[in-house]
Amino acid sequence: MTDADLAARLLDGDVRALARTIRMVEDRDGAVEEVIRQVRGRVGSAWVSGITGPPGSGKSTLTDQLIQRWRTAGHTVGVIAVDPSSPFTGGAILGDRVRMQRHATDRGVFIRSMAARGHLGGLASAAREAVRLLDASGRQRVLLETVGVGQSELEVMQIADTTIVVTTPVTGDAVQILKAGILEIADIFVVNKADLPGAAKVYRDLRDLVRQTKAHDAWPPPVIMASAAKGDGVDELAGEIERHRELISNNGELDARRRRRVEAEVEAIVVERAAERARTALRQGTMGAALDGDLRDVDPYALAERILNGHPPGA
Ligand SMILES: Nc1nc2c(ncn2[C@@H]2O[C@H](COP(=O)(O)OP(=O)(O)OP(=O)(O)O)[C@@H](O)[C@H]2O)c(=O)[nH]1
Ligand SMILES: [Mg+2]
Repeated sequence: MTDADLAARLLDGDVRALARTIRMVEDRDGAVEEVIRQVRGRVGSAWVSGITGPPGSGKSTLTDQLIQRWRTAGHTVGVIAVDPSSPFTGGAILGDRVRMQRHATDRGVFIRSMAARGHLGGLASAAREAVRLLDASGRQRVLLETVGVGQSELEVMQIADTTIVVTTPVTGDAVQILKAGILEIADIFVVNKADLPGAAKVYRDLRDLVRQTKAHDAWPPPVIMASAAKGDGVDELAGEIERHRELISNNGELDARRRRRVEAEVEAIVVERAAERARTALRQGTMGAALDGDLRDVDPYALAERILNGHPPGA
């Protein structure tokens, strides 16, 4: 199949073309660049939610419930679960499959897990491309699940239009969230496992924190109590996602976010390609000779400048 055929079938919503192109992203197959170029014009109508939070906080359970609400509303759905912490396909990914098993035979639901394998630092860009492919294939609601509260999750969450941060009475407290910079990215907070003791306190702390820091924002992030395992709070969550979608689609925030996202993407591509160029120049000779003499004579800054400027050795 040619790239053009693949792109055409992807735009038709063909599930096999979708699976194949997402696998190409995972395998870092350069041909996917051309496919994405061909479908670019049709990207931008999916609503992308990101869901993040500590391990075991109930992200996949919430995702499973959201899928059900969206399917009932007539939307097609795509889910990408990314695991920045594990470089190999691991247990969590199996867990996701089990958690969302009931949707396995529904062709309106496409679920994939992506591990960091071979993507050192590039998981966010792989996730971005996968989301773009889901969007091009006509998925109306896309959900990105990522575990944790570190730098790579923040990067992954930049891809989302609506970012949902999950916490629980077991794992979460409001101060921790403030420290980790999560308050800056959260559009919606979910206090999950509301059936467990301590949930009311987490809810109050979080709500107070939002009131103190976000009261005057156009969108002070709502705090929702949920018990995903029982389905409680999920209708409210789905409703807040739609409310957020309407607000930021109409007040300029969505355009601003998408612009920042393209900036970040271009920056990431530059970083990746510059690093590749440096490796090649230093290991395969052209610049390597500069390191052959007394290393005390080497000026790393000057060498880096020469590599970035593409100057030949000695020039
Ligand atoms: N008590 C209680 N348990 C829940 C609730 N929601 C999910 N769980 C349980 O919490 C465990 C973890 O749920 P997952 O949905 O896999 O959590 P996750 O955040 O996706 O986990 P990772 O992807 O591994 O980080 C499972 O045993 C769920 O059944 C809830 O509302 N209350
Ligand atoms: Mg999960």
